[in-house]
Amino acid sequence: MPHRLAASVAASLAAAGLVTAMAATPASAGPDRHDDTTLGRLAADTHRYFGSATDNPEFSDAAYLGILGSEFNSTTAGNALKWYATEPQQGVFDFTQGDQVLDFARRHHMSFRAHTLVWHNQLPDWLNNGTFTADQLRAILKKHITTVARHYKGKVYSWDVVNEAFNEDGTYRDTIFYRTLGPGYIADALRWAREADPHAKLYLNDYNIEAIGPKSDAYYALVKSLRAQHVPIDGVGFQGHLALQYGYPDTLEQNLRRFADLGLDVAITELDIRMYVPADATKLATQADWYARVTKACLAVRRCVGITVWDYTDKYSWIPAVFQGEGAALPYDENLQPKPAYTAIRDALRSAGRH
Ligand code: 9MR
Repeated sequence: MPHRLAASVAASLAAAGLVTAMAATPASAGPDRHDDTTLGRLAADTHRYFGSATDNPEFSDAAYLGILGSEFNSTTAGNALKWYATEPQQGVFDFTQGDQVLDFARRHHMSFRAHTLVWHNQLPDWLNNGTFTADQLRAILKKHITTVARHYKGKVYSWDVVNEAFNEDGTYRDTIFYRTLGPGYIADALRWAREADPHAKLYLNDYNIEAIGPKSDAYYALVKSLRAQHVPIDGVGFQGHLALQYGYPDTLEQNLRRFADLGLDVAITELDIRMYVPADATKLATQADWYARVTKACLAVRRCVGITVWDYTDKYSWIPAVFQGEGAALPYDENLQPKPAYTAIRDALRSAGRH
């Protein structure tokens, strides 16, 4: 990060009385000085990964790909493995987009988090608009999971088997799968995924479960009961779509730890920290502090295997299209320049790697 920017951020931090993580890194001792290390390398020193989601349209951007392939040691396809992409017509499978991302990952020695087999969004029309009996839908689900997970067998680190299964109050989300098959679709999905790819780590994944509360409690109860029934479940993914205006999830570390204590892996799977735009130095400093805190929370929990940002640059963030007036959520800006958040993550990883 340019030192001029670091200095101005530090100055505005001091002015705002917000002397936080940044203060530990005086600009004059900035990490870029003799340093060609990367987030991926630093994370690997702690036996973790630091990853970024990516998406196929971004593959025409060489500068973007250069950073993706060098800075991160894990990736997730943001859309390529969703049902609409992999089975656009019933029984007709298409792995072109997923394979493109996976090939990139393999060429750059990055691990690959596969996302996602069962989700209520981005389903193909034939599935959304069809009318199926429970037996028919169960057969459709089994075929989808089996075919997709088999195609990637042995090549992916993990699968987000079921994504976003719960409402905010901890009740099951009313999806085509829940409505038609009941809550047992989750255990079935996990079993079929294990059969198809015995080595992939199998995850449930959701947003707004970073803090302890009704929704994360629902996951806690579910994974406990799945374990008791010997249903294959290896981890829980905490997406981490945070927003400055909602406050930092203070119980994150404690929450990660309680899941880890059940014998599960945990991961931060889709981290971004949005703000009202335009960004300014104060907001960017707070964002940097939050990125550092999330990183430290993961590092403090042995079973927290890694962190993935939901793409690494504001150039390709999903936020502005969905949350009007919000953005600037990622560690690199729209010009692919590292922001204070980047340095803060690096410092957090580095301080853990030393011990
Ligand atoms: O990043 C994805 C974006 O390109 C899609 O338009 C969007 C559609 O819902 O999905 C985004 O990724 C989502 C992820 O698959 C699940 N968690 C929430 C993510 C942001 O919406």
